[in-house]
Amino acid sequence: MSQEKELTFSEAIEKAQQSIVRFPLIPIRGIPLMSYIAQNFDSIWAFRPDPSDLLIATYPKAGTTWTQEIVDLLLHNGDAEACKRAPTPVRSPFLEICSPPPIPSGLDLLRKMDPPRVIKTHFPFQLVPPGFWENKCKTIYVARNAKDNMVSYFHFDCMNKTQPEPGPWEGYIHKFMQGELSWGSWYDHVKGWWAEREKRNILYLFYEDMKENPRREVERIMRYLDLSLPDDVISRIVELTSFKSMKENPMANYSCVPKPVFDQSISPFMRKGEVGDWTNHFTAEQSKVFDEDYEKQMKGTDIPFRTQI
Ligand code: PPS
Repeated sequence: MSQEKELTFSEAIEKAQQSIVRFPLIPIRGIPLMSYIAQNFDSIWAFRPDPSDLLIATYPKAGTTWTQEIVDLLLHNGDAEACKRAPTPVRSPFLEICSPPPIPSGLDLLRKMDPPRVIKTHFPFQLVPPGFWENKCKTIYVARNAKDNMVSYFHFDCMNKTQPEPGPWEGYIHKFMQGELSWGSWYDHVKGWWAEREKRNILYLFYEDMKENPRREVERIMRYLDLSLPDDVISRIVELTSFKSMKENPMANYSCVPKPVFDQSISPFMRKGEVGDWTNHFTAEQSKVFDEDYEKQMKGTDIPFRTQI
């Protein structure tokens, strides 16, 4: 009996190329999601994690991949080779992602792994399967200031051929402010997770803090995971997760996703990795309009965002 060879992640994407389009967004409980995700929402909602699983939650482009790499290295005692066993989305599956077959969905990949697993999500708090809270899973949330987050998302939407067309920058700002992008409103996302952080023992981190003092934030994550690694291992992890190292690391820089899906000649996945790049994109007038709207949308919140460090 002939046994079919299992496709690698990259091979599966290559094979599905013809079916890759910029998927329309369909609202689920008011949150616009890529159609494939929306159609599979019931099975995602029913996912039962193991209590030992760790969730890494972010609004898209807030520092997910960086945090996934830090966590993987912490869990492997800073062993760089062990963390090159597979590309990021295979080592640390994306809970809700669903794409045309034969690309494995996040749930497909999770089913094949033994706990403890490190699971990525971009869901706002209310869409996370309740099993995570029933099982008291540890959760790291990473937030990034709205302006840099939006700039990063804009470039990503230009190169990621499964996301809706970003259109011109001016219009994109308005879509962001109105919560019309995939995974919905940045404002509701960061506020929703902030409100739950104490009750759910969520480690709420900021991209800007990670840039300012990566060692401090790596140690913070280490303590949250109840690990204690020697100083030299922590130093190695900080070095291996620098922007430069990750940009050059084929297992972390998303070169696993072929060009018809992620066209990194339009914008690399590891694009700039800076705080304050928004100043190179917003005109003074755009910044004023954005700030006025921000004041309204964030009124009454005390989340300590920084747009410069
Ligand atoms: S995704 O697609 O939502 O999972 O993207 P995500 O990983 O959340 O965000 C991508 C942005 O994070 C930057 N990045 C880093 N910055 C600093 N240091 C390290 N190590 C690092 N790794 C990824 C990446 O460059 C994207 O930001 P921009 O501003 O576009 O460069």
